Amino acid sequence: MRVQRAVAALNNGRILSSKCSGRFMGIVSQKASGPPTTQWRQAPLQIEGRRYFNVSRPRRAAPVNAAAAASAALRKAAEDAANMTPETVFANMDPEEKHRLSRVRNIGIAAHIDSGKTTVTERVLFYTGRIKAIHEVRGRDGAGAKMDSMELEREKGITIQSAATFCDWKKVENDKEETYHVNLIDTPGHIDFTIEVERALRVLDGAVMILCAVSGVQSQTITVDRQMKRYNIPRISFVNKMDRMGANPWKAVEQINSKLKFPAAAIQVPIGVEDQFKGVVDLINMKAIYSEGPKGTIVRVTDKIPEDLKDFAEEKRQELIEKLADVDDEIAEIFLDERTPTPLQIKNAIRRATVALKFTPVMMGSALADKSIQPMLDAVCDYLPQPADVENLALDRSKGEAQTKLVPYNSLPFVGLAFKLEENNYGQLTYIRVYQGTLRKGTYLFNSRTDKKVRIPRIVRMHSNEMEDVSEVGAGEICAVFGVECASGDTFTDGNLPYTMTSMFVPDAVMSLSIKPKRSQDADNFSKAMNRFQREDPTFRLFVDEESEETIISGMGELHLEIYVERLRREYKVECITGQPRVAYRETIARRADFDYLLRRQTGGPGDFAKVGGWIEPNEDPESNSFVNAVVGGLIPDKFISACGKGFEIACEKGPLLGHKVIGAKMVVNDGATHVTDSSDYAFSLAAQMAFRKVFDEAGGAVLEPLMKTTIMAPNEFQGNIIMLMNKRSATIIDTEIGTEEFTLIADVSLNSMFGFSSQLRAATQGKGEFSMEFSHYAAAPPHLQKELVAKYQKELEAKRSK
Ligand SMILES: Nc1nc2c(ncn2[C@@H]2O[C@H](COP(=O)(O)OP(=O)(O)OP(=O)(O)O)[C@@H](O)[C@H]2O)c(=O)[nH]1
Ligand SMILES: [Mg+2]
Repeated sequence: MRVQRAVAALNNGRILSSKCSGRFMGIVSQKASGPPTTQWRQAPLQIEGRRYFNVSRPRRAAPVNAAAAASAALRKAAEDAANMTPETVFANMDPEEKHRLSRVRNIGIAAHIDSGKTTVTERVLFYTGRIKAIHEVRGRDGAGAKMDSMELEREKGITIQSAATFCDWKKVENDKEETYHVNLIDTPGHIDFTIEVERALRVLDGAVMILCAVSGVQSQTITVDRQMKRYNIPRISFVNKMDRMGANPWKAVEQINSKLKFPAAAIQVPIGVEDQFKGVVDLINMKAIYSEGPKGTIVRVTDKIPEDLKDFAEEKRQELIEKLADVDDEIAEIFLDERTPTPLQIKNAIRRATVALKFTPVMMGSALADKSIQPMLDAVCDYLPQPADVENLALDRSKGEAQTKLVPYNSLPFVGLAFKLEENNYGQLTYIRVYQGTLRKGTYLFNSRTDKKVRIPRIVRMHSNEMEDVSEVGAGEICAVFGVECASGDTFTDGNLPYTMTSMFVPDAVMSLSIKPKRSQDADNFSKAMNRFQREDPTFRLFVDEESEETIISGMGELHLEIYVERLRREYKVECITGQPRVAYRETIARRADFDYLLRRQTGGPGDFAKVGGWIEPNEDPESNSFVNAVVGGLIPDKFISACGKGFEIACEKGPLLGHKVIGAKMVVNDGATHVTDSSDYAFSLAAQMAFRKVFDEAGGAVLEPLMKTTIMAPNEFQGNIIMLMNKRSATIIDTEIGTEEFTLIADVSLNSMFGFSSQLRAATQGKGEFSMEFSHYAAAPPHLQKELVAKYQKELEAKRSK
């Protein structure tokens, strides 16, 4: 069973929409295809005294049969994409590539804030030999975890930017050691940095969802779950913090089923809990696994399950089998026949169901106590998909953007997606996921958005903020390149394939702030920093209000903007003056209104003349604007028409009511007149702007405010308090769920009414409630608010005018 990814539209590198679809096709059992051939592995290099897996291999022509099979696959992918399953792709693959891919895992770690993602990743890096010592998040040694490399992250103890790394996991299979190459991205938990999770999930094949053993499914787990579903990401679940007081993995298992509505069952039971937590019983093989020795480096596996756990383990194993029978036909059959499946049958079923997004196996451990991380790494290899398990689609521009499948063969023409940009001391770094073909140093690629040819001077593999040079990277891998000008979300090809890839979902900014450097001599550094931040983060936007000459930055929330102000200070030594955070409102119209506008100015010398007629009306797409030229008979020449379009665009940048962006408006121009000497682009642009402003009111101009999908969780006894809090904010309650101890409430609430909510929630729930918000949609602001906002804006304008 496979996962399929699909389509979004790209516009100037910005994403307009995204949609994903999942489809399950036929069941296959995933098995490695024979031992590695020795030819293609280069001698392992030494890093920090340790060996690492190098996918670069000596250049040689692909075997004739492999190249032929690959070209046949490409032809088929282009001609008959619908019928080309990953199974066919995989079956026809050159054995060398087949083996290589079967040992690659691209995974993300995603979870609620503070559940231990970075701490888990630190263990993964340590056990795989990537780092020599473990440093804790906000640890006493002051060094900080490897993946939180930014000074601010170390200080605050939170992850702000996702960080990529890679490592090798040596796993024993059938008494033989197999090396798996894992590309891993540690993502931030805070909702303000959600784009980091979004773009990591866009390019990864699988994820580890971490949960806290005490808290179980938390508000942000629900958001992460939504994101994983959006990109069809198979996941394994890891219940962390088993060493904490009150740890209970069964609550987490139950909540994944009930709250996330995702079938889940534990594949382990804990041996001891809290400070007695020692290891786990593996329910598939019925063996006890203890983490022992310094930093849990010794994994002791024994057939001797503690006496007091035997019955419990049997019971939980049965539960696992029953749950699998619900989602997997083979196990269902065995279950109905009242037979017991073999460990291999269980394992294969877990893999099938996980990859098909029907199930998540749940493991447990404690990263901080160095327990039970290695079995989780085994599970990454066993149950998460390899690159060829995932169907990735591109749009063929030569066929009207018809979908075509990408085939992860090294020998095919290159197709890759730039999913993240970052600037460091050496220049701009572009993270690329290679979907098809091989990326080689020194070769040329085409940016399918700009049609520009770029040379790839340097390829590196990232290890948090360090990097390692490689000469080539194969299909299905993740790497970063230097010196490539592009935008986040651009597709690169070898120039022969007219493909463009779909991109990730970029949420709208909801909060804005006016900002300016304290000292005028910092202006250069300020704009350098702003350019960089905007390039790196598509959710961070900047705009200069020409009237007030204020620079306004906007983003996903207060913390998001605060972090950039702080980074300006630390990284660029620019102290700034900021205004109050403001909600990013929008303006729109409700009905059609006609205009007939004449601009005629005579100020000595040549004057300005433009006459435009037409109407404005609500646009079909409420999120964007459109301009329609309906002029016949050359009443207005084409060049002035495009000036009208430009004028409309300018008018929409700054709405008449509040000076916020106008969305959902359409302008149709069907009439007009010109003057032989006085008409110009300027005059027509201005006429269109004036016409728009003049009829905006008549067209039912209104203010829109952002509504946030807000998830609140608290113990049941506080339900009344919370409903009262939400009613006060005129929230629309979408869903409530009452569990045995806790309840969850999901509501759409205006962002404007959520200022100061965290302290009120704390007060109303004795600090036991928590919430997370993500942008949902724009909706009409209540009349009293609209009136208030408009009056305030008019007063500000008045004050400026009279200055
Ligand atoms: N008791 C206990 N504490 C843990 C465990 N794992 C992590 N922690 C602690 O939990 C806190 C948060 O850990 P992080 O690894 O930063 O969590 P995170 O999920 O990466 O956090 P964000 O990236 O900010 O969302 C730190 O103080 C850790 O020491 C664990 O297994 N047991
Ligand atoms: Mg973290």
